[in-house]
Amino acid sequence: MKLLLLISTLVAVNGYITPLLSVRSPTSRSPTTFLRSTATPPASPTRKAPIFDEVCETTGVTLTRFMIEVAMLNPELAELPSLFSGIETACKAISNMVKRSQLTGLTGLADGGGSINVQGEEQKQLDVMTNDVLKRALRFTGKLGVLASEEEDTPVDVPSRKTDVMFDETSKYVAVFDPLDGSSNVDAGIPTGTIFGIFEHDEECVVEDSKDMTEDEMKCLVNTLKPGTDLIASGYCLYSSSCFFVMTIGNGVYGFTLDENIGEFVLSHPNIKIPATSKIYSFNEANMPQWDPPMRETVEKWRLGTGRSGKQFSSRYIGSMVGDVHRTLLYGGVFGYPSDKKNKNGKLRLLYEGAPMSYLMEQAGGLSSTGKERVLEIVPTEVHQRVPMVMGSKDDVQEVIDAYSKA
Ligand code: FBP
Repeated sequence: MKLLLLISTLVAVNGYITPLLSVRSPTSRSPTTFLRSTATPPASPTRKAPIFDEVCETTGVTLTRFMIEVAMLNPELAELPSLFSGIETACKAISNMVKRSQLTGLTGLADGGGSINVQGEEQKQLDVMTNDVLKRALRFTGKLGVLASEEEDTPVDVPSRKTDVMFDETSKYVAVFDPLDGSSNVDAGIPTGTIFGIFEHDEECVVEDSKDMTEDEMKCLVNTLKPGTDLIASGYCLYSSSCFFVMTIGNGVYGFTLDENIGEFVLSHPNIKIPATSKIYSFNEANMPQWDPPMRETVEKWRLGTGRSGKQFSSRYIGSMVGDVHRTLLYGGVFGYPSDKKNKNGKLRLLYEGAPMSYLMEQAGGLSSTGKERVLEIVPTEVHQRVPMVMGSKDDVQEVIDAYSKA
């Protein structure tokens, strides 16, 4: 089995590097052809991907090794491996907490109910605990300036610690995250996940005076409210039949599977590319009658097989974004939470759900749009703002975009 993994890794990785260097020039995706109302997904020619011409038979390519090699090839990312090691440790701990939650009594609502987050949602015990685990793991890396989380009312400034230990605290990054996405499903053992996005931290960011916020608070906010195009890395960890860690640093998408025998995430899905067309859609169809006509009509055509591809689509919906996006990346399809009469901006949050997942989707060759604009280009004005979203196989998402631009 390890030999098989080794060969597939070597083949896949070598296969991948060649196209990156030759194909991914911005001009190859002429915007006029695909996107009428949204800009071209960025190719980031500068980021170099590691080449593994020697892989340990026992461990395979671990996430830790992968990140060390990325940093060696991309000096500007030299501090990213330690931040990723914090995220990796937190995800392993969360995977354990979720898996054992029925046995350890970590099910149900926090404080027996009544613990409401800033979005008015009743917090689960696991929402609060996974948020703490991730916050601490990130802070201990010494690489974090600010963090924003679904479970935190406002962005949190991560003060550098006054330690006498020579500790290279640089607070170089900003982390945004949803510690346990799909937590409404967790007590039923349905897949859930952690979503994260990493931005550069700008110590010198200029802030306006604000009567009800301190300068530091304003700096935190300004450092957090960035468009997805500013992301330098994003990813998710899926807690399901296996525990998957899927990430991008702007040069394609890599999937790792947790090998519990060695406690390491091992490269199992190098260079994930989403199929350009599909026949799977993934929405909460109960909201369909309230959707915008272009969205509703396109999905109706997919149901009947009268859409652009002429294929009759099937429906798959877990109700946990990480699970639905993971399947969509691997099998193709269209996932989303469009706007509707009830939720003008849909349900999903732009900063720590929409943007990180859209970066992954575009880096895998897919598209992510509100129907009218590219999700990655939206500049957030609030930390918890919501955004309508349709993402997935590019020809199918383009069909939705064209329906909106015709409307
Ligand atoms: P949180 O659980 O992090 O609040 O995420 C929202 C979410 O559960 C997504 O994971 C999922 O895609 C969506 O809401 C499901 O919403 P609905 O139950 O309305 O279909």
